[in-house]
Amino acid sequence: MAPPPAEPDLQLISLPVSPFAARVRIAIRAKRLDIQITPPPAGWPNDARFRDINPMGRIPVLILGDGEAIWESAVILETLEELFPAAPPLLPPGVLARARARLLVRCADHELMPPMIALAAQPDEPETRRLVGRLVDGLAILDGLIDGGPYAVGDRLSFADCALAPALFAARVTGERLGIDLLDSTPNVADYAAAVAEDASVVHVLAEMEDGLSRLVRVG
Ligand SMILES: N[C@@H](CCC(=O)N[C@@H](CS)C(=O)NCC(=O)O)C(=O)O
Repeated sequence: MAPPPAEPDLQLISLPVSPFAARVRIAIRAKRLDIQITPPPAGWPNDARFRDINPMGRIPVLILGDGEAIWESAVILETLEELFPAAPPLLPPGVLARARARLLVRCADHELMPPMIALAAQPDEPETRRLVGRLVDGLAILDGLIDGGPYAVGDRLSFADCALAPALFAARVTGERLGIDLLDSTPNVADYAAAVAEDASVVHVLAEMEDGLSRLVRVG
């Protein structure tokens, strides 16, 4: 079996505020990997050179030492787990717990992120109401799948937390912009969001998101 690539040969194309890139950065910190974080080229997402790297045009992208690119944050998480089996694992022991961690990543991807991405485009009032309803429904689903934390599955950070912590950060920011407390009727989610935000790897990456956001606001 070929040895895993040396970590300094790996790069993650990422931007501070992207919740999808943030989940991979949390994993990199938790696994204590030395992976270079670089921004996408100017002109992203329409830049042709970037489309040569990831034809789907999205960040994050993991570049391996031989130039091979892997994209889709959930796939990158799995790849890091396979490439660095000696690093602290982000999948819990036990088939069912591992399934639950992966399922919660899907919950973030299917129930939380799509309405938030659509809301970020600032649609008209009826569409905003519909999307907020969808997001609240997604949060209610999550509320039934977790307890108050600090971790979503078991007693250690897992893929689930890597995905959920940035998604819930984005939910807080979305709610603040709209003047509503989106976590008002989901006590498990509210407690979990506060508790997981204390994890050392999560604290660092959420601070990067906050910082990136304030820069965007200043530029905008
Ligand atoms: N399913 C993808 C979603 C990634 C994604 O949507 N990234 C955003 C930034 S947060 C992006 O690259 N948007 C540019 C675009 O869609 O053109 C993943 O999990 O990596």
